[in-house]
Order: sequence, then structure tokens, then C-alpha cells
Amino acid sequence: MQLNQAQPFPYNFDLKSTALVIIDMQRDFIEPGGFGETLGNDVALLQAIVPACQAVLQAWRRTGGLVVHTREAHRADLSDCPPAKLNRGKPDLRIGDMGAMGRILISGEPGNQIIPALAPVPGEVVIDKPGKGAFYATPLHDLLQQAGITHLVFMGVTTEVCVQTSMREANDRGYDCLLLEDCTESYFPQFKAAAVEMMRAQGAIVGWTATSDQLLALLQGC
Ligand code: TIU
Repeated sequence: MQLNQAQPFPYNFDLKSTALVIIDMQRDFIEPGGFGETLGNDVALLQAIVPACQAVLQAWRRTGGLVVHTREAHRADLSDCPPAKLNRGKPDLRIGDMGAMGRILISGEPGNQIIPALAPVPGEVVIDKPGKGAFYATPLHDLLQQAGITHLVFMGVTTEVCVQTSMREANDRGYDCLLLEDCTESYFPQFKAAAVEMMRAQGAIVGWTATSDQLLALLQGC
């Protein structure tokens, strides 16, 4: 398949070897009372992309393609959270503290669950990641290799933090990556705009970008 409108030039992919990767659409970042808000951010900005993400996820499921969800999550004993991460950012609440949705960024807590609108269904992969990138200290690369995946379509939050880090990690591992611009968001609109620009710059140095309507139109024919 060829997504002709992708920037900076058409993106070629085969559905059988492409996975949809949804980064950290968890309550911690999207709902009030979670980690995102404790960092001083307005979570309403991120809620706005949910309908577009939902439309792509539903269309992708219809094609039978692989879906990967990630969550930024730490073990309850914080043994996978280095001081450099724990002590950064001056949040009201730190990772592991008790917040309105349970312990902040801890596996299994209510706030760590993916929002209901995008909840995983049986057969989909869910990766808990202790870092910003989806490949660091996770089984994701091995799993994608075993599934014969060479191309990744990215959605999720936040654009310049976990999405960009994951896309760069994927690019260095040899995956051709496409970012859906209207299915990713930042607490800082100017950071999103800059991240989108820099990823597709220099001849797709990190990857391609497109909008969800462009991908949906292509998937409709499948
Ligand atoms: N703070 C912020 O913008 N993002 C994160 O801490 N994690 C993710 O991006 N998922």
C-alpha cells in the first residue's frame, strides 16, 4: 500500500508487516488527578485526540493488523525507576506516591490503565515500559521481530516525550515509522509542532507523518 499524502514523501507499507503502536494512552496522562496533571499540565489538550485515535484503532482492528499498546509503568517497589527519573520535574506527587487514581505510574493501579475508549482487546499486545521509549527494557523489539513486523504506525502521548523517543528507538532498530499527526498530542502545542517537523525533516530522518483521514481512506479499501 502507498500513503501518497504522507510527508515528506509517500509511505509504502504492507499491512501484514505493519503494527499500530499506541503510546501511553493511560489515565495517568489523560485524566485529571494523574501524573500529567501533577506535573502542572492541562490534560484537556490530550483528551481531544481520543476520537481520532479510536477511529484508527477500530479501522486497524478490522484489517486484522497487529496492535501494540504501551503504558509508562513502574514496579510497585520502584526498583525499575532510577533516581534520575524519580527526582526530576518537581511534581506535586512523585512516581509511586498515592494520588487520586492510586499510586502514580505504578503497574496495576487504576491510573495506569489505558483509557476505556482505547482499551486493549484480547490478542493485542500490552507493553509496560519503565522509560520514555517503548524499546528500553521491554520485550517489544523481539516480539515485533517474531511477528515479522518492519513498519510501525504511531499514535499516542506525548508527542515530544514518549512518542518521539519511541519513534527514534524504532527508527534506529530499522523500522519504517509513520506518525499520525492528529492522533498525537503534547501538553505544549509548540513542542508537538516542532517534534512533528523534526521527525519528518531531512528526508524522513526519523520517519513519516500523515493525518488519520488519509490512512483511514486507504484502509477502507482493505
Ligand atoms: N510529561 C510528558 O510529557 N510525558 C511523559 O512523562 N510521558 C509520556 O510522554 N508518555
